[in-house]
Amino acid sequence: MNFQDLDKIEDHQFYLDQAFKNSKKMSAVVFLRTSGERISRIRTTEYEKIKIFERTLIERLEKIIKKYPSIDSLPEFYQELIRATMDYDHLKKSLGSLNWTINIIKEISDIYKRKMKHVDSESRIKIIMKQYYGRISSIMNQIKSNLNYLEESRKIMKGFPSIKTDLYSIAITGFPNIGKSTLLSKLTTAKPEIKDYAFTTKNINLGYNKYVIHKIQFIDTPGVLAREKKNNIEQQAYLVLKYVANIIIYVIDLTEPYSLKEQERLLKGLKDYEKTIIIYLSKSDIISEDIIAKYKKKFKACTSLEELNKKIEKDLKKHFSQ
Ligand SMILES: Nc1nc2c(ncn2[C@@H]2O[C@H](COP(=O)(O)OP(=O)(O)O)[C@@H](O)[C@H]2O)c(=O)[nH]1
Ligand SMILES: [Mg+2]
Repeated sequence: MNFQDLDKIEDHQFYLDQAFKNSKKMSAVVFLRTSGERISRIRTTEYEKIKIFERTLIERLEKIIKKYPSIDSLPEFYQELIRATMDYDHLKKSLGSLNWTINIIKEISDIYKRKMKHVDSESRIKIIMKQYYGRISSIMNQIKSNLNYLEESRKIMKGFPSIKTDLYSIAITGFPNIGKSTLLSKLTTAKPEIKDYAFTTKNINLGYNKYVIHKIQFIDTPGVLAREKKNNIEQQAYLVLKYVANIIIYVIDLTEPYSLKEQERLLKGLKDYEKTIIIYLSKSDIISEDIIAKYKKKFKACTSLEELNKKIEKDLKKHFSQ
C-alpha cells in the first residue's frame, strides 16, 4: 500500500474560489456566443455559470474521494494503524460528508437552474445567483472541519510505511542497537541507516529478496521495547508482528547493550504472536567462541547468514506447500 501519492486536500474556500474562477471565465465566452434578446442571453449565461460552478465543485470533491484509500477495504495492518494513529470514526465521517455534500450541491444546483429558466428580469437574476452562491458557500462551509481533518490524516498517512501486506514477510525484531538493520542489509539489497547509537531506526525499514521463486519481504522493526505505552513507531512494529509477519527473526546481542535477561523477557513476550521465531545471535564476530556456543545451544540460535537462510527456506517451503 502506498500512501505517498495522495494529493493535498485544500480547504473549502480554495475549492469555492476555483469554482468561482471557472464559472466567471466561462461566462464571458457564453455571453458572446449567444444571440437574441439581452435578457435571454443573460439567462443562458447565468445558467451555464451555475452548471460550471456545480461541476467544478463536484469534480474536486469526487477526486478527493476517489483518491483517498477506502478505509474499510484496506488490509488489516493499515486499518489498525489508522485506528492507532488517528480518529478512525472522524475520518470515516469526514469522507462520508463529501458524498453528502456532492448530493446536496446537485440538488441545490438543479433548483437554481430551474429557477433561472423562468426568470424575466435582470435584477431577479442577480438575486437568484446571489442566493445560489450563498447556499453553496454555506454547504461548503459545513465541511470545513472535515476537509481539514482529511488533510491532517493524509499528512499522517504519508508517513506510513509502504508495506506489501500480501507478500510472505519476515520481521526482524529485538532491542535497539543490537544489529537488526545490519542484518537487514545483509539479507537484502536494502541500505538502512546503521549507527552506533540506539533509536537510529526512526522508521520501519523494508528490504526484499527472492528465495527460490518467491519474493519475500523483510521488515526491520525499530526497537520494540517491552513497555505498555508504545510510541507511534513501536505501535507500527507491534502491528507488523501481529498482522504482517509470517515469521519473526529475533536478534539477540550477547554484547548486552541490554541485559540478556531483558532480551529474554522480550523474546518470551513475542511467543504470544504464535509465529515461528528464529533466533539470531548478532555480533558473533566480537564474542568469544565458547559463549557463542553456549547460547547457540541454549536458544537453538543461528549465528551465520547461511544457517539463517536455511531456516527461512525451510519455513518458506512449509508455507507455500500448504
Ligand atoms: N561487530 C559487529 N558489529 C555489529 C554487528 N551488527 C551490528 N553491529 C553494530 O551495532 C551497531 C548497531 O547496529 P544496527 O544494525 O544499527 O542496530 P539496530 O538498532 O538494531 O538496527 C552499529 O554500530 C553496527 O555497526 C555485527 O554483526 N558485528
Ligand atoms: Mg536499526
